[in-house]
Amino acid sequence: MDLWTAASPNGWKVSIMLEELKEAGIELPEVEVKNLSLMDGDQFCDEFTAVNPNQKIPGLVDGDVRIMESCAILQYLGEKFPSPLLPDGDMRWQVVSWLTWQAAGLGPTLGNKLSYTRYMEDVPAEQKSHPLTRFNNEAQRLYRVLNKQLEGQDYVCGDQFTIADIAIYPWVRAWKWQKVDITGHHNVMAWLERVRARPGVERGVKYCVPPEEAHQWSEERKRQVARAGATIASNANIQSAGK
Ligand SMILES: N[C@@H](CCC(=O)N[C@@H](CS)C(=O)NCC(=O)O)C(=O)O
Repeated sequence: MDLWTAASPNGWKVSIMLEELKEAGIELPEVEVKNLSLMDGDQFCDEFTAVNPNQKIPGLVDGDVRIMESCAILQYLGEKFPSPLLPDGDMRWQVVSWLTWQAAGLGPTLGNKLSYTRYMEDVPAEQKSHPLTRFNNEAQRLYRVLNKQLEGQDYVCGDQFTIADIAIYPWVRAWKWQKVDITGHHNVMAWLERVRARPGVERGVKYCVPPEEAHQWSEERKRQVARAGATIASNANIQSAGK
């Protein structure tokens, strides 16, 4: 299998899935990880466009099968390698529902919130006040929904960790970066720690940084952190919130 990816939330979903499958005792075929540099526009190259005409990571090639969209890839891997990560029967529809909730709601909303908050800092406030308010309110609403869903259970679809958790986690772990204060959502905060502590998850989020690219990655990360530091410092509430 070839996995086309990058160190970003939608990419981490798939690498977490591969590591969690190993944790579930599945013997996977060899996976070649093809790291793209999104900053350099690698996602627009012909070879990747043939895998994913939408030109966004991740993409997976398994023999003649080419799959785009991170949640479709999670479902594909879940079906190809049966495990509790994609349960059978009625529970499967619970999992697919929350998977789709992430793909259609949480991901796009947090992506937009992030974009207006972080990547358009030079745009005057009056020009972005409508989208900022809209995506901030919707982000808060979705976090409330998630908090309610997690009441009295360890994971999104009950007491079993599934691909629904895998899809949601890489976005929620970046709540400080999104500048959405979720510290009042105690179920979400506890779930974050629970998921973060899983060895497969811990390995999965480190996946996309092969040693030969580590230098380039760390230089870019340093620039991102420098930019974020300046902004985070102006928001004591978020800054003091525990990760
Ligand atoms: N709905 C898609 C979203 C994929 C996506 O937005 N990927 C981002 C990285 S997280 C990307 O490739 N961005 C590069 C670009 O927009 O040019 C999925 O879940 O796979």
